[in-house]
Amino acid sequence: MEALKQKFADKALSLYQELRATSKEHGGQKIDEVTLSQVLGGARGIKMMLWETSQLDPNKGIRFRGYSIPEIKESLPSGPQGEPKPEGLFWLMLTGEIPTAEEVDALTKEWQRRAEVPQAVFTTLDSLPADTHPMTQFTIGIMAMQPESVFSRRYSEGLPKSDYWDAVYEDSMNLIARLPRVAAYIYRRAFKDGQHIEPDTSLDYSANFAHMLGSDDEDFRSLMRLYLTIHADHEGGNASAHTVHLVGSTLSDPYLSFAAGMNALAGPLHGLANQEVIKWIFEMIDNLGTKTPTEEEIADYVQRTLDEGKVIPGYGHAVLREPDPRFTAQRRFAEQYIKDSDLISTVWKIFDVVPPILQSLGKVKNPWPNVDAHSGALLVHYGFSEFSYYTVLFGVSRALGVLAAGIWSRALGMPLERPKSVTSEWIKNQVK
Ligand code: HAX
Repeated sequence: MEALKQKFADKALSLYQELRATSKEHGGQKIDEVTLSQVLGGARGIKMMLWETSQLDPNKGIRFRGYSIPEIKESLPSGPQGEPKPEGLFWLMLTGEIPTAEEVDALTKEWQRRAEVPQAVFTTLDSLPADTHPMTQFTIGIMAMQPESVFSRRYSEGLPKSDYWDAVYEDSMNLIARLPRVAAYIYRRAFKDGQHIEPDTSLDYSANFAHMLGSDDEDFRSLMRLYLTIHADHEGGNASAHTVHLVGSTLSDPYLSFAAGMNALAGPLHGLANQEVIKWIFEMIDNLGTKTPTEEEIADYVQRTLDEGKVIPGYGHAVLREPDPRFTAQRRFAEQYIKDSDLISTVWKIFDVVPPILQSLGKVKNPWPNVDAHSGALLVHYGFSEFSYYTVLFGVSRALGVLAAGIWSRALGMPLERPKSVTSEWIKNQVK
């Protein structure tokens, strides 16, 4: 058994037993209360799911197994310029341990070994109109790989419950290994006349993905390492992660559950916001007739957007109450690697202008930027200006977190998820 799988198996079995004992002894203990406004308000804050791989603190941001983003950057094995490799984050999420550089290299090789995409996937993608939204192509590409599902085959052969995690591990590893090829294929067919680039197996996961997209620039490889690391997981309650969790709980295989999650990521209030942000910034630049708008001009445009009844994309969050550390990490990257970009200066000016305006509305709970406020400007800087593709990059990264969490869910024997709904009639009777 490969080292990562063995390490996971050892940890999972003991946690499974520990949690069963905890549930038996303390199962009746109350850990939360639910208010009517939570029921009517998108279930914000209700604690109802086990999610091992990361936890979100409203003020401090995401912690992957207890490590903040700066700590992750410090401790995970990195590429030549010091940006963390997402392979290391996956290892950490699955085992709770920081891997060595050798362990990360072995994982890179393992993913390369599994990376061959069946021809039928490319044939399926080629049958779609090239202008089909890249997120739709991405979901279809994932679904086209589903016939390869190890879990689905072994389940139909009578897989015992104690082995579910093993088959889900196999599917998740194969899926993660193949996603960059599928995603790059979509990019090249949609925007580069179908001139595809073969993988380069001498490269790590991120650099190879960058290569297949069309860039061998060292700085862009570093951006991809950072990007694929910081977008990977944001605890379990966000729409894409929760969807993968919910669908996986029915014992749909990882292809089916991950594709479902990607359909959630494709919404403008969630992952599609990265496309919406850069679109909004370019519309503003066009509208104002300058690439270097002043703070006053930006404030004016923000007000116009709000007056039209629209949200300011890239700002606000359902859980966070401070600037998103994923925004800050991207800002630090830009400060280090990029000199003199009008677009990036504009992103930073927007950061100065938007929060007080949103605060003044008196209803926005978090006026600060989220992860999506910065990512597009970085991508444009390196020549990737096809906005509609951005959410696919997010999706490739998100696979690492939600699939690691899915392996945990099956190893811990998590049951079918089935919360209770109520009718308005029931609510009216309840509050009488
Ligand atoms: N611009 C304008 N109004 C905003 C706003 C923003 N950026 N953020 C919140 N509001 C408004 C809400 O629309 C809501 O108004 P109504 O009561 O009139 O409906 C009010 O403020 C209260 O909302 P909230 O409680 O602060 O925020 P929610 O938890 O309901 O929603 C959202 C969180 C992220 C959906 C929201 O902040 C938003 O729409 N932001 C813009 C879109 C965006 O950037 N999404 C990406 C989020 C991060 C992510 O998932 N990335 O993938």
